[in-house]
Amino acid sequence: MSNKVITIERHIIEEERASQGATGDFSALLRDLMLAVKIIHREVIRAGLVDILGATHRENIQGEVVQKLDEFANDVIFRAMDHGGHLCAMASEENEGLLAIPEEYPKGKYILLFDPLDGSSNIDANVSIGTIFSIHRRVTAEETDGTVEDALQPGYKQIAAGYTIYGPSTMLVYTAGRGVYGFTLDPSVGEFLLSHDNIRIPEHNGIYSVNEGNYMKWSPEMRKYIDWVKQDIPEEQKKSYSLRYIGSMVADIHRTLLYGGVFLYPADVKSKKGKLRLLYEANPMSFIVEQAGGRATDGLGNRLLEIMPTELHQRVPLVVGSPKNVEEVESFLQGKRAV
Ligand code: AHM
Ligand code: MG
Repeated sequence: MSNKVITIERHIIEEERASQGATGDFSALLRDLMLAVKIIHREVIRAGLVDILGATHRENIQGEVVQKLDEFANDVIFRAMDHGGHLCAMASEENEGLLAIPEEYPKGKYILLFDPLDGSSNIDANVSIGTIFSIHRRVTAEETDGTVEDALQPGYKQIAAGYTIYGPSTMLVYTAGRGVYGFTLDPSVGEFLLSHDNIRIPEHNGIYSVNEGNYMKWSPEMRKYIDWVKQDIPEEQKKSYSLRYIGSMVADIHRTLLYGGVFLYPADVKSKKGKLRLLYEANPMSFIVEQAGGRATDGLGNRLLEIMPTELHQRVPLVVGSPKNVEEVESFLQGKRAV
């Protein structure tokens, strides 16, 4: 590790310089996004203090209308990104349709897809939550309004993706297709500083992460995998598996990226296509995990990044993590082995 202090801005500019034909447009877009996540960070860390949680449109003690934190985050990102001239449209997990760039602003060459606050059921408990983003180059004519076609692109076409995790410290993890980099926010100077250079996921680790409350709703194959990891010492393994489950995907996958293991959100009899969203959750996290040397599939050998989306809020089953763990899960889900 060098002793250089590398801000995220410097990192992005240097990366952009290294790529041919870069105009600076992309780094300016990311700069706007950094401002939005810093504002969200500021509100998240004050969440318990300013009573902004709970019912929407409640009045706080100053008589101001207060917003739920996930709606606040959604508005902040939209307002930080609507006027820069870099985007042709946006789409958010919080909104049903595409978000148009207001008429008065120029339309750019990118589209932004985001989940403003993932893991929102954890907000009231002061447990880690995060913001996830995905950027595609538009496929429709330049300078016009973006359309749903710009949003419905397979994940392998993303030009950048990232997430911020609001935890004991706030971190931003990011890829533009040339490795994965982690930056930690130094709140005293308000800058994200490079703290995790070129993150590589371990090949394997004995950690699985899943909402096991859904066990009875899973397929017999999925149940067999879980039965297998719960054996005293699973066959071929040196030690028992541990379960870690936060219930914020962004935090569960972040831990998986750093420590190894597997995160699963399979389909079940109730959620036949799984719970998590392809465009706002699965694609950006899969791009990051693959860039770090991991795998992200639907458990049946299909790479999530190759799915051709057909609707904005499409859901998908997820098996994401260390390559060897994903392989283990797949061998059960594909019916190739039993306990
Ligand atoms: P959200 O976007 O409404 O927060 O929902 C997504 C979250 C994920 O962060 C997490 O993995 C999952 O829902 C938790 O689901 P469950 O309650 O079934 O464990
Ligand atoms: Mg979410």
